[in-house]
Parts: sequence; structure tokens; C-alpha cells
Amino acid sequence: MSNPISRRKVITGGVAAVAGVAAAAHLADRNGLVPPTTGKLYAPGETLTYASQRLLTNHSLAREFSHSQISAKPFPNGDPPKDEAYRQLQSEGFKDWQVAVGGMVARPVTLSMADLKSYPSSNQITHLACEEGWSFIAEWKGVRLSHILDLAGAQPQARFVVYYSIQKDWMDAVDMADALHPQTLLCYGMNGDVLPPGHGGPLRMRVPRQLGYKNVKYITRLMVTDTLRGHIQGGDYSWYAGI
Ligand SMILES: Nc1nc2c(c(=O)[nH]1)N[C@H]1C(S)=C(S)[C@@H](COP(=O)(O)O)O[C@H]1N2
Ligand SMILES: [Mo]
Repeated sequence: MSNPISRRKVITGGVAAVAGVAAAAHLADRNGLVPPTTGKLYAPGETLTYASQRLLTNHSLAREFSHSQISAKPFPNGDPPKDEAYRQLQSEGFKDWQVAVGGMVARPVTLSMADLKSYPSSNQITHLACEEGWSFIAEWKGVRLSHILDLAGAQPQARFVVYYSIQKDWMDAVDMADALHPQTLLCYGMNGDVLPPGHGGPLRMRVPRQLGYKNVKYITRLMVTDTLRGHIQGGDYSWYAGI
């Protein structure tokens, strides 16, 4: 029987295809196109999303809106923390709230809210979109995360910033493209007032190029690192949540 494609050709072709994929994966990794969580169920899809987002939007800005587009009723997702430590700090107007900055930095620092507010501030009217379908537009005020990373002297090998909430089960991380992005803020103000407790007051991460859950509330610690291994576990949601 004359079979135009021999079994051997199929096998060698398959091997070449796999080698090609491996080479492409290596190149993609070297160029920052592979997300750090590649072992999960949705990993192939997440890798493609991340790579294409990074290629298309590395330098782009999240859309900004006008004052008239600010939502009349912003939606706080959940109640402020009920634990004693938070309530105590809240009862004193959060004057003793602190954020510790450590990891791969030349100068580990602990900053007060007064410190954060003494740095150049940045305002943006952007959309916060929850993965569950609701969203709102608000004006956010804060200090650029890049300013804090400069201040602490983030080392050149650093690849991620992990951020932690006073709520023990809330933490997340962004890569340097988002950490150094001009719209990424440590946010302490909303709609011309202090950030309300329901929205993460006194301090939350604002990453307008990613979905709501990356915008962790009640931030107490930043950790600069070159790996997420041992720091962040894959949860139900994709690590990269670009929109
Ligand atoms: N500490 C903490 N951060 C959090 C959450 C939370 O429950 N606790 N919810 C997240 C989710 S799922 C979303 S959509 C946004 C909601 O922000 P908002 O409460 O200002 O609407 O905050 C994110 N950050
Ligand atoms: Mo969300």
C-alpha cells in the first residue's frame, strides 16, 4: 500500500514539532512572556493570554474617564476586616498604619500613612472590574508603586512585587511591568476623600490594568522578589488578570 506519510515521518515530525514548541517556550520565557504559574489547569490558556497581553499592551494605559463618569454608587465588595488589630487602628484614624517594604531591596523601610502621603501623589479616574461581573468608576489617589520601589532600591534582578493585606488570606503579586507602570498605585484616596474602609482604607493596591481581585485591600507589606515560588499559590483565579 502506498501511504504518502510513513509512520516514521509522522513520528519524526511530531518530535520536531515538540522541539519547536520547547524552543519557542524557552524564547518566550527569556522575553518575559510566560506567567509564573504555568503548572495549573488553565496554564496553556493563561500563558497565551499573558504573552499576547504583554506583547500588545506592555506600554499601554488603562482607560481614564472624566469626572462626570464617576459612578454614583461604588460597590464595596465585602465588609472591612472585623479583627481587633484592624479595629484598633481604625479607631485612631489609621494614624499608626504601616507598610513594610522588604525582600530584594537595598533599603528595607517601614512607611507610615503620613510618609506615603508626603510623596508625590497621582490621581486617576479608572474602572474597577470584578471578575464576577460588576464594576464601577472612581477617582483614585495614591503614590505610584514605582516611587516606593525606587525609594527602597529594588534590585535589578527583581521580577515581582508581592503584596499582603492585614486580612491573612489576601495577598497577590504583580510582575515588574505592572509594578513600575505609572497607573499602579498604593492608593489612599477615593473620590476626593480618604479611601473608605469598605474599599480598602487606609491603603489598597490599585492595578487598573488587571481585574478587581488583584486590587488587594488593607495593604501592610510589600515584598520584592525574583520568584513567586513559596510566596504565591495558584488559587481559583488566574494569576494574570489583564483586562
Ligand atoms: N483584602 C482584600 N482585598 C480585596 C478583596 C477582599 O475581600 N479583601 N476583594 C477583592 C475583589 S474580588 C475585588 S473585585 C475588589 C473589590 O474592590 P472594592 O471593594 O473596592 O469594590 O477588591 C479585591 N481586594
Ligand atoms: Mo472580585
